[in-house]
Amino acid sequence: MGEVLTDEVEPGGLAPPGALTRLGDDDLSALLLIRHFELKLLELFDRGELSGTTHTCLGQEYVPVALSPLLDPADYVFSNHRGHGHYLARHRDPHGLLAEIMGREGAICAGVGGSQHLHRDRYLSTGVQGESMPVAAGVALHLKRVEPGALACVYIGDGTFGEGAVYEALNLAVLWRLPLLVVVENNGIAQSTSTERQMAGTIRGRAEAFGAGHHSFTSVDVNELRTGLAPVVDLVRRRQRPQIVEFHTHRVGPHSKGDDTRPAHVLRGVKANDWYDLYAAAHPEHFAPSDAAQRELIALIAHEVAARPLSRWEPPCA
Ligand SMILES: Cc1ncc(C[n+]2csc(CCOP(=O)(O)OP(=O)(O)O)c2C)c(N)n1
Ligand SMILES: [Mg+2]
Repeated sequence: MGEVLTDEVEPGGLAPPGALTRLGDDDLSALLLIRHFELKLLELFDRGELSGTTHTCLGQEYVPVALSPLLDPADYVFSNHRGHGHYLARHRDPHGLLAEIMGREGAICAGVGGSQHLHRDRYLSTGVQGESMPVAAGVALHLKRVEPGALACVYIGDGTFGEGAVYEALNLAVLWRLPLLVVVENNGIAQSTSTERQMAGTIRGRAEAFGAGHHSFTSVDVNELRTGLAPVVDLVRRRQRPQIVEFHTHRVGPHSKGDDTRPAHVLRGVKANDWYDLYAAAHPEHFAPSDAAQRELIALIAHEVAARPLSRWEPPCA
């Protein structure tokens, strides 16, 4: 088994509710931009103004916001079906993303990718669970050879951690010392199946079986998380040691649009851990104006994008 480099960095701590530290303005506006973007999507679906599907990251916005400033433009980010927050934290482009989802001019991928299949610069997402791990490992191999110092970051969920391709990728990533950062957003559920009903053992145990580093984060405090994540990212980037960072997080919204199967008491527990309410309670004077500004901004963007002509896609070989 390879050398496990888990203990070289401090794991993230648990922030008791109400104890969230004051955020920088940019982090708070990023969090709220994502929150209001996602709420607007659900509203647009309810009004019949969107078709297809979507999976919002409500409750999980803080994960990419904490991580993004630690990533460089040369790093690749591989996202999944629940990827709007990942994209917005990296590119801050609500116009392009909404246009993509609505199939309007200015769409990131001419409206053919929709909510789940995006490609912009070194950011890619897929709705096929587990697909991105081998691709990210392959890109990490390329980066190691051609652009040392850059890394591949891949976001996956707890349910997706059951896909076989994840383990083939992990095996080679550790064996070949690839600069691969695996971000597991463990929200305790996969569609309608709780993690405890589908996962034997733990993500930590599985990481250790391959000799990959594992770090567990339970906080929803962006400042605290970033401090904990920085040395992990550095370990991947500078020493080419694959690391798994597991966020114990909460899906505040439904799996997709109206399909939340969790009982009321579970939902109450989930809501009690929502960073949005915790931050509003801890720093009301900071929260309120930014919340209003981002809500208003997203409303304006939705209005403006909906009025655009439909996007057009030209096949490359036409
Ligand atoms: C290969 C594959 N199988 C099944 C699905 C259908 N599907 C979409 S999301 C999802 C659950 C994913 O759960 P998890 O990885 O925990 O992510 P979460 O939705 O909780 O963020 C499933 C089964 C899929 N998109 N791809
Ligand atoms: Mg999940």
